Amino acid sequence: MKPEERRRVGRLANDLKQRVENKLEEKAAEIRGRSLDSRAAQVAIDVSLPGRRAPRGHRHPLTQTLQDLVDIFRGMGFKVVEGPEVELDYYNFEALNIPRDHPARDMQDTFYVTDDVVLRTQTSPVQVRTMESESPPIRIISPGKVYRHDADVTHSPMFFQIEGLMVDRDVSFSDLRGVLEAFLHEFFGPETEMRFRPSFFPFTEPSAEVDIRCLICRGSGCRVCSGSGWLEVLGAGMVDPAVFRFVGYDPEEVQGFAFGLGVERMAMLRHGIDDIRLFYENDLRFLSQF
Ligand code: 2NL
Repeated sequence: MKPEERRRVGRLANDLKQRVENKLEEKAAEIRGRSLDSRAAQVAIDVSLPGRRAPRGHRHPLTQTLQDLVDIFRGMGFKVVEGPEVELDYYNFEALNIPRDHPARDMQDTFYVTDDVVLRTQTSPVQVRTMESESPPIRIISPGKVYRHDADVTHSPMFFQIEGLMVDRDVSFSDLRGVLEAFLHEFFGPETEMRFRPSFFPFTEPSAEVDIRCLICRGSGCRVCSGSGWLEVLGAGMVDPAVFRFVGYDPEEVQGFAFGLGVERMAMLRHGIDDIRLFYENDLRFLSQF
């Protein structure tokens, strides 16, 4: 083009370019607006819908069982006492009439911290401490964690136990039987049949293991009760005079009964659970069933 022609056409071309860009921007803004509107329509909030509830948890099945057990004994007048989980050998063994050479002292069963300090293997040391600092009448239960070197489907290295102790003048074996029967009827139901079997513990004499009729087969024999029709639920007995002498009580003046039970075992029987490890895995698919 000639120079003067080129200037005119150039201006026209610039105008045209500007108009095309303006149109494009106009259209783009319209499209942006339109998609915002339709997104807004999609996520429209219906303020009349009920709110989404915050998920609510509940107590662990073991805690539920522990509290139910404790409540039953509290209802019978037993006071709850607690004590250390790291315990002197003296309170865990010696004062309970379990001497140095007793098989229960074996490293295979007991976690030793030092020669004289153990992780308690039962909660009886709490009761020994209570007898040391208080005089009869005594009616206590000691719930808490205990530790034994043992692990399979029915044993955990840490588990919960409740022990009970009653000491007074004229406490007899029939008092023990009455208290345990009242307890078992309240926990497992008033139709629950029970029986005492002679047994041995170093800290009670006489000693017994307490069974209830199998909850699964009602006595005809099944896998859970190993065909016997009975389930062991408690160990118990009359406090051995040697234990009273260790705490400074006169066995000629007072008598007492004591018992111990495993909380996991009670929870497993109650809910028909066959693997103790389920309690400690914190799997919500298991826990939320209780
Ligand atoms: C079990 C059941 C038991 C006791 C615990 C006890 C406590 C004191 C004195 C005498 Cl201070 N006894 N506790 C008695 C009988 C049984 O536990 O199966 N234990 C291995």
